[in-house]
Amino acid sequence: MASGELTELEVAIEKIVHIFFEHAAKEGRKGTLTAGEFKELVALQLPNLMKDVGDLDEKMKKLDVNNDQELKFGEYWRLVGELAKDLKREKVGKKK
Ligand SMILES: [Ca+2]
Repeated sequence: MASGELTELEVAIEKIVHIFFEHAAKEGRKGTLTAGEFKELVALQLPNLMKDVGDLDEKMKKLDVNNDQELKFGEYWRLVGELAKDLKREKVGKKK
């Protein structure tokens, strides 16, 4: 990790990565999220941004592009990207 004080954006990126691995390490393989780990991560870390998602099993199926019943970091990153786009849409109104 680079020395010196991290910027706000750098801290935010580091947190996104840290939170993934913190939850991924709880059960099964250490580098991927099981359905249980995914649900806990959403409950603890994304209760507001994902409150309208509905069925988390369905959501997980959509994110699990290689269909191995676990979420790899890249698949989680897609979710973060989707949520970021939703936030951006709210900020700029209806325009995409
Ligand atoms: Ca795991």
